[in-house]
Amino acid sequence: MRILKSIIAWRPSPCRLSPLLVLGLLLAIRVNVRGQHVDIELWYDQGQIVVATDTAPGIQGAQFPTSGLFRQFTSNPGFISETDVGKGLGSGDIITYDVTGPLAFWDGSGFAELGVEVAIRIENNGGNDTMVTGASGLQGGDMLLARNLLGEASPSGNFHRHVDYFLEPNDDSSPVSYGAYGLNLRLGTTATDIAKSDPFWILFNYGLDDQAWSDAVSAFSALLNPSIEGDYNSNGVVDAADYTVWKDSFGATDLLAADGNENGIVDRADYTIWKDNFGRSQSGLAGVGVPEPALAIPVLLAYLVLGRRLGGRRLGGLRS
Ligand SMILES: [Ca+2]
Ligand SMILES: [Ca+2]
Repeated sequence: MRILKSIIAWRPSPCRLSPLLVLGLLLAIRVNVRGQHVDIELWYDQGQIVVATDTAPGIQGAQFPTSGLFRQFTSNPGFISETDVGKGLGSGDIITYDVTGPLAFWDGSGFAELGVEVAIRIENNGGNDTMVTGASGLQGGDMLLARNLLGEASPSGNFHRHVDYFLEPNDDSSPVSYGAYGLNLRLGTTATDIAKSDPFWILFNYGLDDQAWSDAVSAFSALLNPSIEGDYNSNGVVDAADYTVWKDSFGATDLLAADGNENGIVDRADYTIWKDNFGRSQSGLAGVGVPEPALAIPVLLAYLVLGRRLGGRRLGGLRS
């Protein structure tokens, strides 16, 4: 009883940290640990999981710090669904994710091959970690195998979970290259009548400046969306900037971004393609919504960029 009274009666002495200072320290630590809190929103719509990403359609930006205590680590983005904003999931539904293909890497100027040791390791909410490398293939989520688990919706259908992402190796003697690292995922649910989401990218910026990051987002967007004839700068719309690309490279046989008819030279025919498609955009095509080709993108990437056979099994996180 005396101890209890002494606890109740305890007051910080002037020489101890003031409550305000303690609060400030706690907030600072929280900000440090969480970084900028980012969530991918998910919900059910017309029999399918839908995800909302805020960097670009189908792309959620994220960041690995390049220095400090949390170098090459982040717990963002998380995943959220809220019934009070008209979304939410089914009561108790369990959400998993599939990694649809290898880790993609943009080195600041183009897609590039990754060293065999480079991986994003995901610490899930249950089960083994998931290892995604430049050579790993499809890794499906599975509630029963506790594989790629995000978590369970509350009885009211609310959902909010984070996993931890690590860019590895984290070792000064073999530093990981700066660039944009892309995880291609789709979400699944135990709700029996709900299909998986379309694939989307979580794109991690590791040390790129704003311009290089913007280029990376454009490049990954182009992977998600079929290219549009005449969109010579690959920004998703056939616009005046494409004319500039065509004009500046007219006659070229090496810079072929504006070679719309793919005959090996930027010529008048490519101008005609630009003119005939002027004003078209990816958003204008988005309603077509064909999931299968989108799913094939990581596979294509593996073949085109990495030039190696899929199905490697150097996967710490894939249990069979
Ligand atoms: Ca364009
Ligand atoms: Ca041409």
